[in-house]
Amino acid sequence: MLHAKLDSGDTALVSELLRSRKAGHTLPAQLYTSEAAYQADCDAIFSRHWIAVGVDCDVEEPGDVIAVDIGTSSILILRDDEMNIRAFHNVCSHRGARLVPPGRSVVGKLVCPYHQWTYDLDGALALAPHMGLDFERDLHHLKPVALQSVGGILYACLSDDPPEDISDLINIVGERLKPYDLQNAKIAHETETIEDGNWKLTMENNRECYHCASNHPELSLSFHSADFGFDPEGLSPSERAEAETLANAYAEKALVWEGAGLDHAPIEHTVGFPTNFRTQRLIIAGLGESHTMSTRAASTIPLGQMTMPGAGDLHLWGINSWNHVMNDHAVIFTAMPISADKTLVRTKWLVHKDAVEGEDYDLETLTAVWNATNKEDAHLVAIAHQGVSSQGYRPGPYSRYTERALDEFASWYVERMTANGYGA
Ligand code: 3BY
Ligand code: FES
Ligand code: FE
Repeated sequence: MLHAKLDSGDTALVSELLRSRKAGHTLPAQLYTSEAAYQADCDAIFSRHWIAVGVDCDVEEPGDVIAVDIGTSSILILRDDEMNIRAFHNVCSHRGARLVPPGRSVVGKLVCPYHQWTYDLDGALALAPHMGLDFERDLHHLKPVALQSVGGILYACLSDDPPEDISDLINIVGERLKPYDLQNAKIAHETETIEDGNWKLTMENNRECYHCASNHPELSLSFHSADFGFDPEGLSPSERAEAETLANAYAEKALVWEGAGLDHAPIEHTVGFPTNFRTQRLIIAGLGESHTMSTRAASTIPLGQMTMPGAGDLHLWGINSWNHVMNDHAVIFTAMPISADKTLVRTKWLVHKDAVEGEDYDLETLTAVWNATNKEDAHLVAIAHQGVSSQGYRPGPYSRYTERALDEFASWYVERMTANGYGA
């Protein structure tokens, strides 16, 4: 069944737009700008795929709850008394009111603010005043949402029939994340940025570093732009020399990582896979330790069982997320669509749970690079959205050399929309 907010005209429009996408090019304008495409994305992508929603340490203790809006839906994630992490629709079983407000709460039980229906942390309805002695409370359990922790990063799927290939993400990325023990890390800092652009522009912007040298002076200190999807054939002689130097440095580092049992190879699941992701251990420039202005570690206590400052940047992209996991800290990003032209980007900086601010890390040092980069990226997404909303826009060509991942993301998007009832 398609989304209730879309009539057949809207569905036909979205389908026509998807069919008209030219390979190797950005999407037709209205796939970024129209209300119909936004509603179709909420339905086909955000309600039927595994979406990154947070981290295990968002809910450290029993009774910790976070509410996360996923497109037009809202879920709550909590830690129960047995230390399990559970997710439910943030919808009361009585008359549907939002159970918990946006952000973080700490609860003994979940009490609906409307008429005080009260739920245990396993979702069971414990109390429903004035519903009569014969009222069958068992039938009014909170509706569960599928939730998976992948090495300490939480993914939720709103569908009753979630894509099974989440097991690949767990096996591949969960394994790579194991030594970082992110489940037991702590959130040192968190920001929310509303980008004035469609969520697909946020994700496209993130999947290339074509824009990095001229827009990210801070990130460029530690981040090598010449990596994913980079084909030296398209380069000028000087760029090619630079790429070769980097390839040699990577090969050297790769041997060290292999010696330490740290996987590094790029693994990509794009077109043909419902659960889109890419992972690779990347080298860090400069002194090679972390995404800081000095390129040195920001925290003196390494994450989990990590012991190698030069372990690089375990990089992970997903449908709505990007992550940088380093020896001393991790930066976890999620992007959630709020409307056709607004996207909420949440950034969480994770450190070892015993690390103390002011002693083991300095917050400014920890957050400076990505705070600056987020601001710069928000501006780029805003100007891109202004452009696609203008009369003069026509789909433009992606670079074969530096934007291959964007072309694949657009192709994956068209494929997933089509598989879920649009575009055929
Ligand atoms: O953070 C990321 O994953 C991407 C990759 C290159 C630049 N960037 C913001
Ligand atoms: Fe929740 Fe009435 S809507 S108790
Ligand atoms: Fe950027």
